[in-house]
Amino acid sequence: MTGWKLGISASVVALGVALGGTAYAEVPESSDPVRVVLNNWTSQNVLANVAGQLLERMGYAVEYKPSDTQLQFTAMANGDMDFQVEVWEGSMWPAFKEALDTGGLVDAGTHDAVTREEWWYPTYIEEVCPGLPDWKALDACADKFATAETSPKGRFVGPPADWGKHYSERITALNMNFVEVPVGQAATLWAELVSAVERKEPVVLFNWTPNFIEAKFEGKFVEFPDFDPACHEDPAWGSNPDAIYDCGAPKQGWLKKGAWSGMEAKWPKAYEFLVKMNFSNAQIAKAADMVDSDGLSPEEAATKWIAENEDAWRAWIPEGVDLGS
Ligand code: TMO
Repeated sequence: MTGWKLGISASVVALGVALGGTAYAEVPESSDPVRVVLNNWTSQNVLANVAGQLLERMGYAVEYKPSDTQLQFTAMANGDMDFQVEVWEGSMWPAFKEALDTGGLVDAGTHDAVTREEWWYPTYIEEVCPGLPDWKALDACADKFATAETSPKGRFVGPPADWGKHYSERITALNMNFVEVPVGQAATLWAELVSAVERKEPVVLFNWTPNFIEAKFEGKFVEFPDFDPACHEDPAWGSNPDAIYDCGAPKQGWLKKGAWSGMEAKWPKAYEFLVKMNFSNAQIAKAADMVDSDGLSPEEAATKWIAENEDAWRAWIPEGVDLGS
C-alpha cells in the first residue's frame, strides 16, 4: 500500500519535471495587492512601474500609491504601503533611518547606481565666476544670480519642499549671499535651466545624478564642504560652530530600496524580486530620459524598458516563478 503510493507520487514528480523542467513556486502567496510607492521625479516613477509590471507578470496584484519622500517611510513602517524603489542617501537617509529604527521598515538592498544631489550650474557660468565649482567662488558672485525677487542676493532654484534638503538652513549656516526659491515640481527646475541656457544667463539650481540632464547639458555640481553625518547633528562640527547643515551632500551616495518589514513573510517571492532588482547609473538616467525627453508616460517607459532589457531583469525573477506567456 505504502509502496504503491510512493510509486505514484514519484511518477507524478517525474512527469512534472519531464513536462516543465521546473517546479513552479506558488505565487501570489497572497492575493492582496502589493502597494508600490510613487514619488515625484521621473526615474522613480519608471522604476516603480518596472517593478509593478514585472510583479504583475509574476502573478501579483499591484497598486500604485503616491507618497511624500519623507513621510513614505512612516507609511511603509505602518504597513500602509509595501515598497519604494529609489531611496536616495542625500535626501532621505534621516527619514529612512528613523523608520528602520522602529522595526517597521527594512532595507531591501542597494542598487549599483552611485548618486549625488547638489547645487548645480551650466559650465558657461565659469567664465563669469572664476574659481567655480568651489562654493565660496559661487558665493563671491552671488549678485550675478540675483532676480527681482532676491536682489541683492542671488537666487538658488531649490527642490520641492518634500525633498528634505534643508538648503535655507545651509545658506544661513554658511552665511551665503543666496536665497532659496523652491520649485513646486521637478519639471520647473528644467524649465528654469532651459530658459537660462537659451539666453546664456547665470542660473544655479538643484540637480542630481543619475538624471537625464547630464546627457543634455554641460554642467557641474558646486563643491561644498565635504559631507559628514556629524554635520547634520552637531553644531560644533564644520566651519560654523553654532549651526548644523554647514556642509554639502554625499558625493558618492547610495541608492537603496525600502520595504515594509512584513512584506517578506506576506509575499516571499515578490520580496526576493525586490531585493534582486538592481539599476545602474546609465539605466536610471535612461529611464528619466524616456519621460523627460521622449515624452513617454512612466507606464509606457516601463513597458518599453522591460521589452528592451530582458537580460537585466531576468536575473531578478526568483527561481521557479512562472512569468506566464
Ligand atoms: C530625490 N531626488 C533624486 C529627486 O533628488
